[in-house]
Amino acid sequence: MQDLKILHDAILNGDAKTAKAATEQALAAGVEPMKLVQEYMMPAMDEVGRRFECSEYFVPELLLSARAMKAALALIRPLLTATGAQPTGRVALGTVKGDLHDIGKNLVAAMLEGGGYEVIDLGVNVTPEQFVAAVKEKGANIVAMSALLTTTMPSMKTTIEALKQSGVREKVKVIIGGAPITQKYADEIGADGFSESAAGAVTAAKKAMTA
Ligand code: B1M
Repeated sequence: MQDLKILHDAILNGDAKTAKAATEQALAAGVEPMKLVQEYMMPAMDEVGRRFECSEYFVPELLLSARAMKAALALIRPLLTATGAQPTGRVALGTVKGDLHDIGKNLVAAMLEGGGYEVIDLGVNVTPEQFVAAVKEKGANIVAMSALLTTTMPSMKTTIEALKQSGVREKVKVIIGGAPITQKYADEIGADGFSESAAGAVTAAKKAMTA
């Protein structure tokens, strides 16, 4: 089997074609999809972030790496979401207002779907009003928010306040996550659950629903 470092390096170098081919080969050879994500793809994105922080990479490189990551994830996502079970809850999921990062959010969507939840993916830059509308009009019973920027974290608090103001806070559980988010922050803003990882979002949703 090929050296899986090829996948890591393809994402790091923003080479979507090689990232896709390496993922296809690894899956065909029977490598666990989550192993690819956790051991090769996410570390590559972390290194991209590190390089960005020390000005070795700039926004164009971030975009190319994100494109390569998405090309590989597109092959993996259907494998994570395959389930024949009845949905156990309806989740309105989005990256909060002002924030355009969606790779982690898309992984969370796949894991929740794989965990038996119906996911209404509201996309990125989702306003508090859009989350409220998803609860009122689409009957979501979980609101799941992702934020990657310290500057957009406060939108999670604003969204919880908007849910209260529109009288639907009691109807839904709120779970949050994303690189800068902590359990302490979740407690501070009154969220019902927090997870550091996409897989953990399923546990957080289950715990919040049964609390
Ligand atoms: Co941006 N970016 N970015 N970026 N970017 C970060 C987040 C940053 C940490 C890089 C750095 O400086 N080291 C930094 C934030 C600093 C801060 O706020 N503290 C940063 C910055 C500064 C910016 C801009 C401001 C840059 C600029 O323009 N000057 C700008 C902001 C744009 C905006 O959003 N308004 C910007 C733009 C971008 C791109 C668009 C170019 C691109 C995103 C493309 C896309 O998503 N479609 C991008 C990227 C790729 C990154 C890094 C390199 C990688 C993010 C990623 O996809 N990681 C990132 C550095 C890093 O994270 N190491 C960085 C992989 C992904 C699988 O992980 O999203 O963390 P993550 O998700 C994880 C967990 O966090 C968790 O599960 C996932 C899997 O386990 N999780 C949840 C996420 N959501 C969850 C929700 C849950 C539960 C778990 O429950 C609901």
